[in-house]
Amino acid sequence: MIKYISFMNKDTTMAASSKHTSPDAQPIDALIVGAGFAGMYMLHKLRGLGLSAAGLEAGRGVGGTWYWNRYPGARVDIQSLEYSFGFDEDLEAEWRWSERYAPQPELLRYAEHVADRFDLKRDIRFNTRVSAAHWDEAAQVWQVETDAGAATRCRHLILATGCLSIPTDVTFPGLDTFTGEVYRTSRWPHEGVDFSGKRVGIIGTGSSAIQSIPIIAGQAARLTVFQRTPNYSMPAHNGPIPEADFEAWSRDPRSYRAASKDTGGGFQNEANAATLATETAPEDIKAELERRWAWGGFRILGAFADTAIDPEANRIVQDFIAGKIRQQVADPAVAERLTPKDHPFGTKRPCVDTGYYAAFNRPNVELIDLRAEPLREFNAHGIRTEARDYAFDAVVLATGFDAMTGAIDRIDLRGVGGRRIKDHWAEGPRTYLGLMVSGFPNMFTITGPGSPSVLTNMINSIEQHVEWIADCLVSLKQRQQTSIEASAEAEAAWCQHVAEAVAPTLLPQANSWYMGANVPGKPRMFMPYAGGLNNYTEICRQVAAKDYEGFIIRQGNRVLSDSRVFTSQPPIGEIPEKLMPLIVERLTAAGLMPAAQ
Ligand code: NA7
Repeated sequence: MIKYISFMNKDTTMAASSKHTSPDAQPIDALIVGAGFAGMYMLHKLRGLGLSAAGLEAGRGVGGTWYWNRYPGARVDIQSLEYSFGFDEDLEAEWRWSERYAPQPELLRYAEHVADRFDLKRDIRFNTRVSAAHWDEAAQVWQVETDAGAATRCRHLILATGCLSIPTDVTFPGLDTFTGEVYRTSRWPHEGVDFSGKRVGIIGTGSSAIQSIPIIAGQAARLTVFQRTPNYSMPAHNGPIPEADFEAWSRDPRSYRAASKDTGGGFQNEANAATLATETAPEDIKAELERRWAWGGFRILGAFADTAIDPEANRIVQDFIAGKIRQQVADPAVAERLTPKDHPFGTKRPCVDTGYYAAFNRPNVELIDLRAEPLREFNAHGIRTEARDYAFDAVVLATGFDAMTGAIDRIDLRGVGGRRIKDHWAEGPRTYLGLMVSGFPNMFTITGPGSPSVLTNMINSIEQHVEWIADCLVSLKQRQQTSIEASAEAEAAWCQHVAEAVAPTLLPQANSWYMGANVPGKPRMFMPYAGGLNNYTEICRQVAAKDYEGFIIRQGNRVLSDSRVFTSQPPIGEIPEKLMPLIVERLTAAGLMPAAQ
């Protein structure tokens, strides 16, 4: 017999929850899966609106990404002043970040602080992974089950499960015969790891590896880095937040945050929408790129309007970064191996580092190119490649995530008529606005596939989603509407718009996790919405203002509103004339624009 979860905690605000112990009980308004930043704000927001809400979280604490990714050197790659909540002025005023890019322990402390400040934990059930959620059409509720065999029912199911929360299943032949220690960056032991005096191997050179390599190199007797594909990395120039910057920000954080949200990436980047690298004099290009490199982080991404579209313009930035790698790495052969060649700059999420390239100048660090000597297997002592045996005391797997869909499609999610999400997404994730899925009424995704999410400052995307979902639930409740569902037609139109947003760019050219390319068998489809957070926010606003255009709204079995269209349009900014032929060519090649006669 299934045990029904009671969310009855001390002083619970959930009026319905105390009765919520049997299938006959009143379901809560919303069940939120995940207690990272998205889940925490969603819970706080719904409570404040008088809705009954509760959370389930697989970890033992709040923080999501910052709870799990405790590897050495883990830190945020967007400046902390922007990568923090803006929804509460008191919260904002009482928290002072220690560094431009906060490290993981500080981010986790912040998450804990938010949870305590708003007394969130009393309505979150920790150590609880959702295993299944089935839509009960007759009752218009979700029946949710956990891996502990417990169940609960809710009117709305909100998946705040994170974009990078499930590690890929990467394994290697013989890994279980290795007698040393094995760590995954995304499942790092809470007590930390001391690599002093140890021979350590690390597989992967994505962001997690790039952040941890300099720290591990400083501890270990030897560090061997196994690289399959080099990535672009820019210096963080991390340190205390300059007093002048902090003062400028604290004079008017509202305007600062509003300006951040009104950008494509959800953070301030001095994005240049007009100047083309291909029409700029070489000395001016160099000066601009140097200035942005000196500033650090992602600022270089915004240098020119054509970098993301025109291969020639992209090559200019690639060459600049290759020069920077050569400047930092003493051995030219190692610098060459560390230089990306297989993908344009920015088509995989670039990394932001502190001392990554310099780590390869240390006598105890070695770089192995797995394209030249493929990894054959693990054995008891370490790793055997096609060329050599390497003995290790410990190996770190920094091999990435089943991004964007991994956490969702691992849940046995079934919508109308028992349709499984896995089947609905067999050819890639399909959503309307990255918020809802047709055939899955009352199920929302926060920063889901089809939303700007991982292409943006996640916190600003989270705030936008949470506030949109909250408004939607309030509107339903006020009108006594029991369900909302994306129409198949609007979903198809949105998918087409997501494809149109990315097709003109170079983004689909990389084998990135944005494309699902890092997981064998995963359908290739560019998953995030590349049209920009500002445009996306405006689209979502229009959709709601048009009485939830594209959605079917019901009261019980009665259809109250049945909208099958998606007519909202992003405000189209100026596109430099020179880029138009390339854009038209790519849209035509992708079948998104009829060929000219
Ligand atoms: P990433 O960026 O997906 O990096 C994973 C790395 O692991 C990457 O270098 C992969 O090489 C490598 N990898 C994966 N599987 C293998 C196998 N089988 N053999 C060798 N190397 C392998 O994950 P991260 O955790 O570093 O970062 C994820 C995001 O978190 C990041 O973008 C930031 O937004 C924060 P490949 O490129 O596939 O050749």
